[in-house]
Amino acid sequence: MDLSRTPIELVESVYKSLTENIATLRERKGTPLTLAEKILFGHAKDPSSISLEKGEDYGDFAPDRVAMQDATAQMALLQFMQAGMEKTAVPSTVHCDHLIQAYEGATSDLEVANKTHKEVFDFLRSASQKYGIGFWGPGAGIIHQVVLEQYAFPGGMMIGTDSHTPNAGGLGMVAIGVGGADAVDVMAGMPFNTKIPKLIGVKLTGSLSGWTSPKDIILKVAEILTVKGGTNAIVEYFGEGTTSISTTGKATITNMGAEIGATCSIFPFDSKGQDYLVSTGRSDIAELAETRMDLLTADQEVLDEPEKYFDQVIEIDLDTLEPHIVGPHTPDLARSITDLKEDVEENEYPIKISSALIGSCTNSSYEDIGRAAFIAREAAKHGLKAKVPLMVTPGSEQTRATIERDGYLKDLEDIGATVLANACGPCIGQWKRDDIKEGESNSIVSSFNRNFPARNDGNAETLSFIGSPETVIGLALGGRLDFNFLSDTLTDKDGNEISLSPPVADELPDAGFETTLEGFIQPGEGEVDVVIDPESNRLQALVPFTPFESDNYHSMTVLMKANGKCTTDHISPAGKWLQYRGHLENISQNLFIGVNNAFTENAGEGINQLDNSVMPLPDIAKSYHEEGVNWIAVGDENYGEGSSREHAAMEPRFRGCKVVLVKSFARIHEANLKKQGILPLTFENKEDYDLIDQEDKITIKNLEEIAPDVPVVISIEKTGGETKDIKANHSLSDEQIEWFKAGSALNSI
Ligand code: MIC
Ligand code: SF4
Repeated sequence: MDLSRTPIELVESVYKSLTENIATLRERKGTPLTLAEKILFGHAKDPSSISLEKGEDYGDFAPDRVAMQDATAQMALLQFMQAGMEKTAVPSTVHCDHLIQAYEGATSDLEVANKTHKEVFDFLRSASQKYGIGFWGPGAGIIHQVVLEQYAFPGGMMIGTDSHTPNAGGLGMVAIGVGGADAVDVMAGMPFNTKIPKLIGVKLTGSLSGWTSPKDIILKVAEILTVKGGTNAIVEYFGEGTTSISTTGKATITNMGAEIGATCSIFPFDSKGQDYLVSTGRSDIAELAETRMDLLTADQEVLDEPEKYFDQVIEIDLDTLEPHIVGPHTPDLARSITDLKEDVEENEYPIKISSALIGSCTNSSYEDIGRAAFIAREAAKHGLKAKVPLMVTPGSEQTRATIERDGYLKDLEDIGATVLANACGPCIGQWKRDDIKEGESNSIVSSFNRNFPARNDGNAETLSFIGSPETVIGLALGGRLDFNFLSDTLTDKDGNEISLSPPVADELPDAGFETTLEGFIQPGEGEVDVVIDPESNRLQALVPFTPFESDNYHSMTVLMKANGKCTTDHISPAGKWLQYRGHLENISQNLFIGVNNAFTENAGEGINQLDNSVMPLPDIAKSYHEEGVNWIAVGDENYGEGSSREHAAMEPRFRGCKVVLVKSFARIHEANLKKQGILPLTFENKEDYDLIDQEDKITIKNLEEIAPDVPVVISIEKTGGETKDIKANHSLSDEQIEWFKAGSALNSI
């Protein structure tokens, strides 16, 4: 099978089963259907019996594809190897994008990455060859951009081991970010089990114009819904406003649905989708999709009376929407560019920008770069240059070659930009910076999607602000956060005051894309050996986790209590740690190093209960592991926000964590904990969080009888010996209880 694209036969068979399954759903529901329901339930393993109870029950689905990126694929494939299958049951791909460090520019950075990560790339390539997986090597592009260009199709369902997988929702796909263990299930021919999501409708009225771009829509949505507002929900966009947004613009919006915790986000298929499919060489899919608009759009009744069919509806008027900028440290701290100046002064953010970065999986399309290049071209005509280092990461080799051909890269280089490899680079902390010292406070602006502390350059004092590529270029030319490109002027070399005009650019290349499969390898036919050197410090074969024993849940030690935001970047940061993503023991040395522990002063520190010393949390976890101490981690709201990296669940599991008890969880992380055999619990009474002290001993009672929907009782034993019982909830289904008892989902296969 050609694994470089989605074959039309696959799309045909999906439309056939969607037709049948949607008919069954209509009969069962008896109401008009949203688009999300059509595609999601259209992929139900058994549409006649799947629960329709949103936000409560779990359901089994049959995705059409799986995609994995290099940093998560290692663990996914190590687990898949344990499953003993010959080939993957559904078409799957691996994309090498996260491991390439940005330093001097594309060519030399790629060379360095190929040397530094040779062992890992060889492993991923050989495992892909062996198991029938399409392999996109380093430099070929960022997973989500490549998926959009090659694989996404309207009406399809896919899962990907990366939280920004919902990018493909821009082309009408239900595309969900998962941990590696979920991907392993699907690759092994089992269903994908997830909570039946609620439905949030976003009605877009008016149309985009001037400086405002799709990024501003999602930044606005993030402001309204906050980082946890989309948890266990699909966000469906509708309304006339959707029709003025290009497919890649729609993908920017669905991509960043991850920032509000949404299961995924989706747009209806329309003429922009057709143009995109044609332009990316998939006219066959465009023609077929055009005949099946019934499957690829919501029912008219839903559009007429959305409040009746969505659990929540928000409305955004694109005519009045201004460019927005969010940050620092969280993607939902938003304000318009006009209000930024005041905010910067009030909060004393470093006013000078130290670096500006555009690109990433979120904003690296032909249109994005074209609009950025427009501004650059204008500025260059006046002899202006970016006042700060400016970096560009193209999303794929196909797009890079096209923007180079059409002169856009040159436009950007003319104002001083450095073009980096087609990879994640600074977005994931793969950024070697010589200009800023560790601990130095500074402000950066990017068109990326994440801005957690230390995310981009490993420095927690870097304040990271996010806006559209056009906003970032505008600010780079001004050099300061208080430069409002909508109204302020720049002074050119002759002393003239220049205003920047709003950018204009084509959505798609007139001359078509420079089609290239550079870096892609089809899976081979013959025998392939996948070798893991037992001495390697990059890769380590997995040893199954031990099964449940109730004694382990008695008198557990409290390792830490996270105070405030605790994302997966706090639990298991990326950056330099990405090199150990295939080695559970080595990567466990980063466990919790970014966590603000309520019991100590400095981030990443805790008090070792074995000798009362203040130590780095990963070292405490290691000593508990070695001494056989069972422990529990306590957390605040939206614990595990952010990435899909299952290392954030596997590391604590490996080190002897039994329970994670929090006020609330982010979806993917909770699922990952369950998969790996850790019991995720939420306080029934959120104030009980305050009851937990460092020296307490925690017992979960009667776990042998754990059953769906029945809260567990936790006994907190204080140092004086007195105990207090509280209640906590779990969301394990019957099947998930089996995983828990077996020690992990993988053990129960
Ligand atoms: C991210 O954006 O945080 C990442 C890096 O792409 C992660 C995946 C990972 O940690 O490998 C994600 O979003 O899931
Ligand atoms: Fe890569 Fe950044 Fe996109 Fe994650 S968000 S896939 S790190 S570019």
